[in-house]
Amino acid sequence: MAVRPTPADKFSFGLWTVGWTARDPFGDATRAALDPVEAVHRLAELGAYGITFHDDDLVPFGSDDATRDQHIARFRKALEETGLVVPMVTTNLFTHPVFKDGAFTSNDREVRRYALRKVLRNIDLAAELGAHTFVMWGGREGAEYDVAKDIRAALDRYREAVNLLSQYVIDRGYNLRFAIEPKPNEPRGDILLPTVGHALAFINTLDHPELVGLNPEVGHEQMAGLNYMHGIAQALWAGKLFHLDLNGQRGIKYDQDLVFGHGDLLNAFALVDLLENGGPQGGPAYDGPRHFDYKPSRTEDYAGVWASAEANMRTYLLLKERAKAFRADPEVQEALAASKVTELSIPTLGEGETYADLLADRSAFEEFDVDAVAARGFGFVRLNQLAVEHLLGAR
Ligand code: 3MF
Ligand code: MG
Ligand code: MG
Repeated sequence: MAVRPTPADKFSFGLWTVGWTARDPFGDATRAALDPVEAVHRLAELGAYGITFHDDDLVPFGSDDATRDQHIARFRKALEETGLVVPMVTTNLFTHPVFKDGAFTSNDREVRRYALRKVLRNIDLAAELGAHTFVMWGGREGAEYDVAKDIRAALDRYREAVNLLSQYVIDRGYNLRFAIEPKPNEPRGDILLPTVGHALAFINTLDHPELVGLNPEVGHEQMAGLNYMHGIAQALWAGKLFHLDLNGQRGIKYDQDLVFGHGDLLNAFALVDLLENGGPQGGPAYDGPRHFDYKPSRTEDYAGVWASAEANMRTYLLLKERAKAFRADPEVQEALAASKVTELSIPTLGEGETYADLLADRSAFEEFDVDAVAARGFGFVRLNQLAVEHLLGAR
């Protein structure tokens, strides 16, 4: 099947994804470093629309100002040549040993002040490059030992940091919003704001909650044993889906960063169906970048890297096509109605009905035939099998 990604599909990739040289805790790199300029050209050729980066992906940590400017200038030139955009920028607050106990929440106040400076500088760059989303993944904000971190104080410092950064963006007049990326663990034993739910609750305590949303990642929610599609649905419901990290994960284990769909394919199908068809009029529920945060496996050479980049986009587009077919199938529509999936959208009380009316409604309780209703089946398995058959291309 001809599946060709185009910029209209809004696919974006982290520079650190295709640029991962595949060093892991047990083995050395299996690939040579990738020039960011080549990454821009290759991704544009493959049909992507955007590229994202951590400050240190583009400008090696510790570079002087002149070197920094050169790296940025080369990158900008490549963007202009290809038309690729930078929808999101993020800061590396996890690689350098200075961040070993965290950045915004390090026990060491000097480290916290340095981290804020590193982020403020990078926010200026993000705004300069036209990014509208600034992701914050606090990979080192956590602990291994319960007695070694005052969690309430750490959350106070986390909030202090996000409030300060929000105020900076407001004062500078930048058109930039923050997106917190939850993750339960790795590299820390336990990371703060471990899931979508924790992050949502944190956001509600901020000075400018309207400026802060989420960047949920498939593998991160699944590492916590959670349902990613449910997390995305709740983020949408809360108006907080500012960005997302697509990849694949197989179960509760280390962060695998597989190609999108190479983990829980059925959940990926439901996710794409939600993103593409879950809007109010049946259109897209989310119009931001479809951002891939995966790692080309350590076994791959550069041919494999570009094949895997393409695989992410192809899988997404195939799922989008399958989800459209699923929605258009009259048997599916009938099964959705029979399963009362559509009935859930009808409010439980009628318009203007009060609890007094409900108490007066004998059919709701006194005359309600509990046993007869309890005996009714919902037909969910048939509905799910229809999804599986569409996913398999059997319908
Ligand atoms: C780690 C991640 C991170 C974040 C990145 C973005 C290195 O598991 O997912 O990737 O996505 O820092 O901001
Ligand atoms: Mg990740
Ligand atoms: Mg990520």
